[in-house]
Amino acid sequence: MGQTITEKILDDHLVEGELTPGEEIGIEVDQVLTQDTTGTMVWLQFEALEMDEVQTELAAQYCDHQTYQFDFKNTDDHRFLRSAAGTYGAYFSRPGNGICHQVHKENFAAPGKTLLGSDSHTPTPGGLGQLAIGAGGLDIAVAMGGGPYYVEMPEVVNVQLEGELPEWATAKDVILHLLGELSVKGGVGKVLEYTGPGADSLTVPERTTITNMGTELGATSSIFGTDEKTRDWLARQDREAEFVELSPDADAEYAETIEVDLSEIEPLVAAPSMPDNVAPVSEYEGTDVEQVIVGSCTNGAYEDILPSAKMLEGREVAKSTEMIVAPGSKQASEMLAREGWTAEMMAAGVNFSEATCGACIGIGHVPASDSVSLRTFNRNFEGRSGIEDDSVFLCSPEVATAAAIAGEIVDPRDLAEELGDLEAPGLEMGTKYSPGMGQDDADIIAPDEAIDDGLVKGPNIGDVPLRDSLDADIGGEALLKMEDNITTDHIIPATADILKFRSNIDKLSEFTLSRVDDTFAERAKAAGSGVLVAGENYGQGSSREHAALCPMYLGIEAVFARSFARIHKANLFNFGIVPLEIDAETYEKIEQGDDIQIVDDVGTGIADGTEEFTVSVNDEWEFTAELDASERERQILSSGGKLSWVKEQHDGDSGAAPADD
Ligand code: MIC
Ligand code: SF4
Repeated sequence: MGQTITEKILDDHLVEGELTPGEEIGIEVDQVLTQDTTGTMVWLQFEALEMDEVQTELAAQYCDHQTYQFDFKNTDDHRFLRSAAGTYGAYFSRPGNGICHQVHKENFAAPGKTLLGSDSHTPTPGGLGQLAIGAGGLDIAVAMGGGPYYVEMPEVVNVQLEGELPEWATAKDVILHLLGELSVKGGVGKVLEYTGPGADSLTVPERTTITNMGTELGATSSIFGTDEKTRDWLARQDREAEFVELSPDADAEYAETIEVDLSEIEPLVAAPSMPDNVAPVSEYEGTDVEQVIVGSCTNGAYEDILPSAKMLEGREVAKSTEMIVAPGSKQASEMLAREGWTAEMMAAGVNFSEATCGACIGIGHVPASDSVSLRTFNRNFEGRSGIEDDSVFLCSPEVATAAAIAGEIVDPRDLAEELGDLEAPGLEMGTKYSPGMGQDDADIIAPDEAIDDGLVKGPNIGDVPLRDSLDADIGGEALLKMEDNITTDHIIPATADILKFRSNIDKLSEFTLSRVDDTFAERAKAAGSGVLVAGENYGQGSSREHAALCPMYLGIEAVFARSFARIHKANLFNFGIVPLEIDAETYEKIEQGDDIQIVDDVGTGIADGTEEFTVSVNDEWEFTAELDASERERQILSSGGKLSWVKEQHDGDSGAAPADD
């Protein structure tokens, strides 16, 4: 039987299991990436695992989320990361050099290779044929040590693209359209594989906008085949030699096919405050806009920003509106600057930011109270912009720029008609400035250029907390009952005041679930232990393992949810918290404050493969909760988490062996 692109790459990298959807497989990881807010834990765990050297073909450490370094804690983190990258043999991308996904795409992403990253948008280079997956930091640390990455074999879904995008419609609108159709849960357990003439018509920057935001669908990954457009893009990056041809076999079988006719796509927005709250721009026309931001890892390439620059040529940003450009990489900034576009945009009233995640997680450019912000980003979860009750719309650079010109939400087609001389900017490919940049980039320190002598830890860099092996009795007070689609931004917010404690779990845990209930951490500490109750898709969003690590630190023993998001569920296993599924009726019946106790001996049940556990509530009624876990995940739970499990496995070992096989 023929294979899909995903199956071909997985087959090439398979070290354990079979490519049967739903079964756990172990794959070899070629490349890893990590960033500043997840990376400190990754390297502390790498150290705790007593690893000497990175074992993957390539590892890259980026400093992108908190590059303004408001606090010495951030700068200390960056210094630690540089020292860790140098000590263990990873590339180091300096703060300000750009967002991991964009910089990795420019410098290292390669078709046919596997990439694992401690950031949920790691699938971005799927747009050039790399199979890239986001994971928790501990999984990255283990993969860097040479261990396989274990994941449930996803279903491969074919997104068959027909036709071509009309003027003013963009790749961003394609992925927003899919979000509107499928919802933020629609991709869970799936890889979306884009094929068809419509896919062929898209350039690599357009494809990577789509694969980047496949994460918002909950997908394990998203991927396109490769073609002359991929080769051309790599050539523009001076990396043509890395081109590999990739396409599905003619008789490849997909679990499902979704057809999208690109010629019917129109400019869309995701309205506050969920990426799947999608509507045509026209529905919100006339809404005043105080802030517009173009950039991020979704739309921060040169090819994303250039259309904005062209639209603004000879025009001005409305006096009522502030417009910021936050490029995805310094390379994008440099290309725009060398061609004079930065000056043109500045003259039009645009404020240029350094290449950073920044505003995407509420670090800088926090919107004014009761105001609307239009952003070309990928997430608009409530409060993520840095102010509660925010009103953030997601859209394409074209829609954002039209709003900046008009001072209100407007369909760019209507604006073009009104102005008479505003032409659809289309997409023009850029070429990086000088040959010899790439891996020799001044802002990237290669492993053989390392400048630190050992790890440099500032006072804010704490220890990696461990949990004891699993108890026979699991349960406690339901300390919090939450609704559907709780994000990791709810569990551990990423805003500037909190982000600086990512390397200090004792302090960070004080903010646990503060966005749902700011008394939670205090109550959990006082109780000493307890459980959480949630609706569907619990833990969607980011890969931050802190969203499991901090609840563990506060004594949370189990989470009872209708369903879990993929990366968060893996993180719960990794930190020894039992993720149990409950049905709708049980969810309705449980109340916050209930005393919830698993009746069975959990330690034995987990070890012997029990899938259903009887749970008692207030000693008054009972329900059944399901544990969907592989043999390996059960062992991890029994050991009290992955770090202890890996250590147990390798006790007495030489230390150089892969950690996880
Ligand atoms: C995000 O977009 O939510 C983040 C911030 O990039 C996170 C990573 C983190 O929390 O450090 C992600 O996507 O995984
Ligand atoms: Fe950074 Fe935002 Fe992209 Fe996350 S989604 S990597 S915070 S730009």
